[in-house]
Amino acid sequence: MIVGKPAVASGKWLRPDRLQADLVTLASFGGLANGGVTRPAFSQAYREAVVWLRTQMNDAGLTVSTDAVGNLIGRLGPAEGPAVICGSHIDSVLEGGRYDGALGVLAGLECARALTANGQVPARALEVVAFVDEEGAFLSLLGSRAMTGRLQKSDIVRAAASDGTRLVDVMETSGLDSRQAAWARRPPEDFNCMVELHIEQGPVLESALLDIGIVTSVVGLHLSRLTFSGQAAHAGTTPLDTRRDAMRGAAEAITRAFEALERDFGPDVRLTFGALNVLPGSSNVVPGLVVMTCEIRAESEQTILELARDVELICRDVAAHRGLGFRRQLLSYDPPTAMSARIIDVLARVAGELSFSHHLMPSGAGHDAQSFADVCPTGIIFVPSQNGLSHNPFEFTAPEYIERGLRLLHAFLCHRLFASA
Ligand code: HGY
Ligand code: MN
Ligand code: MN
Repeated sequence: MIVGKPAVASGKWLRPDRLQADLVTLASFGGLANGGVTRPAFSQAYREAVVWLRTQMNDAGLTVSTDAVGNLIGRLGPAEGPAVICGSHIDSVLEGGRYDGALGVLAGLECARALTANGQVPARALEVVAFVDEEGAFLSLLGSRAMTGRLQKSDIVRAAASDGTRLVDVMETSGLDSRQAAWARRPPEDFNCMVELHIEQGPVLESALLDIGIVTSVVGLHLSRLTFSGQAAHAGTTPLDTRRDAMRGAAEAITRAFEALERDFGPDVRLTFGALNVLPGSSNVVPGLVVMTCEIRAESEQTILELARDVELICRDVAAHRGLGFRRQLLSYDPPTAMSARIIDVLARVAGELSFSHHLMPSGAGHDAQSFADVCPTGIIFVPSQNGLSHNPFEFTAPEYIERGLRLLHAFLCHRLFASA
């Protein structure tokens, strides 16, 4: 094995066609008839995808391991010492797309294949990582939070899916002991830097006709569960003025929350009531209980906390005049996270050297990279999303853009793996 300066920085050993083939194969796990995927963390489809990916990593000559929380790690190069972490996630949202997360993991794998194609072993280790449950079927950014020590034992014990399935139980089904999850934490000196290639999931790059986005910061994300409790009653015999209708309260609160958003906050602030359960859920019963998620995202922490407060005040006012109970539970809060200026500079320089059009931009989506930002230099590379669509089966990024993202990732990795940086 030859160790030292790369003969591969040119990327001539990269095979974008092999990456495309991998994306197609991975999309078959939890694949939908319309080309999308449903592959939540710890599901059967997810577990099958992990088995397949483990084999691909092995075949690529990586040393493969699974950590205490279920992250799949493929390491190339020295067994000891800080590693360049290159990863993302292969879990998906329900009825999601085939590129979200998958691109970052499979592009990292393809870079590893290219690096070893002619016997080059980097002076510094590379780790290709598929972080578990980035999408938060149980706990958002579970795997990357665990690896960087941003997870409490109580978070894992408390975590559950929207149908009530507990994280500790599905971890056990996957052969993981949730009581050991804290062992997934690694010290900052394990990491030289972290880089994630990801689809933009928005319209900015496509509308600006740009090849690459280099992320400056990831928006903050405040996620809470809001519960309105009233009284289930007969839909036919119960007069409107005697009802304690939890659904009517939730509907009024949602409407007023969006009115406040549009009146008092800027166009870049996001408010989403994405999941809503109406109980008991029969057409002839006045809803006695509504449980819904409330997600707020913005670039400024103050904005997030102000909107969260305003939404809570609206809910409490609605509950008071409709005779309902109201409860808000904070599920998670990730502050706005800046990416490393040094990594941004290198990515911009290398993108320029490759003649890829690019610009610096914030990320409206959360990513595993944000878990690393305060433990090592961290960066995110975006490639365009067609029609800005994501978290949708028709998510698509054209092969030429995927190839440019792959080549930029590879050139950046060569810079870090063989240089003294
Ligand atoms: O929701 C997000 O921003 C990410 O896709 N998990
Ligand atoms: Mn996603
Ligand atoms: Mn993602």
